[in-house]
Amino acid sequence: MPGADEPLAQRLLDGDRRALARAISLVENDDPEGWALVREVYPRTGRASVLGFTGPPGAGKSTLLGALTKYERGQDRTVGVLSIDPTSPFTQGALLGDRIRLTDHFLDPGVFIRSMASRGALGGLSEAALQAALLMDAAGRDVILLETVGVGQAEVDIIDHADTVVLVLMPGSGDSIQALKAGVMEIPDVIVVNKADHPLTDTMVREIRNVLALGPQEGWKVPIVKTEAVRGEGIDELAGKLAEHQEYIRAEGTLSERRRRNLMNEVIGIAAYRMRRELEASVREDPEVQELLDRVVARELDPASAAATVLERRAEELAR
Ligand SMILES: Nc1nc2c(ncn2[C@@H]2O[C@H](COP(=O)(O)OP(=O)(O)OP(=O)(O)O)[C@@H](O)[C@H]2O)c(=O)[nH]1
Ligand SMILES: [Mg+2]
Repeated sequence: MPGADEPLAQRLLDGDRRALARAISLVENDDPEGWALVREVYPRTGRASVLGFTGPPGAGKSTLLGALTKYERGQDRTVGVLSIDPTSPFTQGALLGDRIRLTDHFLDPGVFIRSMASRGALGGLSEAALQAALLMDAAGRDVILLETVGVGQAEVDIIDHADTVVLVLMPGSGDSIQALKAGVMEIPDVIVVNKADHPLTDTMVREIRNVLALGPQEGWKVPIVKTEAVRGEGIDELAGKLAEHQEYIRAEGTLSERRRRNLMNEVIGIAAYRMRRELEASVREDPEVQELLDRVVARELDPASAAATVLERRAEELAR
């Protein structure tokens, strides 16, 4: 194989798909080599457009990603797809084709598809997902599409890595509208009502419009796009709105602001995740912390005071 003995980082930067797959596995397995690789190629990232798709199960996110991938390929742009499934115990394999519905693109070297699942710790998954997106970016993918089921906070964290956030709904996704209304779900940049072949589509669009009318009216006006992903209907319009949003955030300076905020969240996220792991280890291994816990259980010491003591002990340890 040509270039096979070149360093992994170089092959990755050259866009070698096998190197990209290997690199993502390293970060997914929390292998130090993976982190070292990201460190090395990080200065070469920031070029890709990162689009995040979230929404309830079965809304058609994967089908939509398949249709958009086809569109982007038609524009001669390379695509990386990262499907993040916090609920599935599987990572890759048989399930992948079904979940991602991109089987048409498996043989196209311009399309790289990867699925990631939780290994228990969601903080870890979000972390690994960003690293994977960075690796795709470094490997020269023009467009990175992230898919995640939008049901809770952890998934929202993952979507935070995107420059443009798309909420995919289908007629009947009433819960999501309630979540938007209640402010549980942040207002996305673009809303898609997929399965527009459904008779209740226009009712759904009206309901969304009513919810959006309650929010801020200045700045970017959130478009609602009707699509029928299985037939590729509405994809051109969606691609147009995505491009408009990218253009808008670039022109307004919000792109760099947004990336700054997202990266800051990421730094804090990684640090917090590691700190938590260290604290958990110290709770397991330190007999004095165990004793503290016993006192909490015996109602002699309240949890907040115990936590303060744990942190103090940790600070002392670090000072030594
Ligand atoms: N009628 C109709 N069905 C659609 C449309 N788009 C997708 N579907 C179907 O809806 C089902 C779910 O589609 P997916 O793309 O897997 O949905 P998803 O949001 O990725 O689902 P999860 O990843 O499981 O959350 C599939 O059977 C699709 O064929 C559409 O425009 N119209
Ligand atoms: Mg899917």
